[in-house]
Amino acid sequence: MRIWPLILLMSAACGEAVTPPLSYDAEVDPGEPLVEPPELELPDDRCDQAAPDPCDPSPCHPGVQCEVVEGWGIRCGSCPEGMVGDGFECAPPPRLEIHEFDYDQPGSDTAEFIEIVNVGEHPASLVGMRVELVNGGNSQVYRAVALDPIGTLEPGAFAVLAAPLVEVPEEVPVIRMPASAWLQNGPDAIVLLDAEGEALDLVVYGGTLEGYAPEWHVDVLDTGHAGSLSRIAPGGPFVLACEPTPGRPNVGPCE
Ligand SMILES: [Ca+2]
Ligand SMILES: [Ca+2]
Repeated sequence: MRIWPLILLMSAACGEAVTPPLSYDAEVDPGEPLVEPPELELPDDRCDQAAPDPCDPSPCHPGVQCEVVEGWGIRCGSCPEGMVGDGFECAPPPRLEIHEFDYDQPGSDTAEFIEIVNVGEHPASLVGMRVELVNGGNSQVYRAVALDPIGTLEPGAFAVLAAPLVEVPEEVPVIRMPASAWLQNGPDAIVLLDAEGEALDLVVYGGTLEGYAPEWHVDVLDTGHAGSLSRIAPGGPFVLACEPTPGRPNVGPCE
C-alpha cells in the first residue's frame, strides 16, 4: 500500500498570538539591548478558513476510498473489482502473451528472439515484469530478463527480446540479448511474469516437460529451421512459420 505524504505547514491555532523569531543585525551594536518584537495576531479571515481536506479532491483512482492517516498522509483503498494497482492508479490487468519466438536457426543461433504483444484492450505497463527462461533439465531459471525498459505497450503493440543481429522495426521497443545461444533449444520453457510474479503466459518448447500442463506445450518443433514458432491468433496454438517476423504481425504456417 502506497501512502502519499503531506507537507504540513506549522501554524498557530486561530487567535493564538505568534512571536516572530528574533533577528540579528550585524550593524547593531551588540552592546545595545535588543528590543522585544511585538506580538502578532493572526488575521481573523485566516481563522475563518476551514482546514483543507487532502482527500478533496481525492488523489485516488475514481471510486476508491481515500483516507487520511494520522494527519500525515493519504491512503487509498483497494482498486475496483477487476482492476489492479495501488489504489492511486488502477487499470485492468495486463493481457500480454508470448506471440512468437525463434530458438534455433540453421548454423549458429545468432538470430534468436522472443516477441511479446499486448493482446488486451488497454495500455499495459511492463514495469516490474520479467521473462524467465527455464532449463527443462533441472527446472531452474537459467536467465531472467527484466522488462522495465519496454515501458508501456499500447493495445496490439509488440516488444522484442533479440540478439543484436535481429532486425526490429524502429518503433518497436527491443531489449538486446547476447549475440548467440541465449535461448536454449529445449525441451525448455519461457515464462512471462507480471509485476507480482504471476505467470501471464508460459510455453514449453523443443519437446515435453513433466509438471507442465498439455496446453502449455508447443506442439511443433523448430529444429534448425529458418522460420519461427508463431501464434496466429491471441492465445492460439503455435505454428511453424517460414518467415520470422520480430516486431511485426505474424504470418501463417509454412505450406
Ligand atoms: Ca538456441
Ligand atoms: Ca511477429
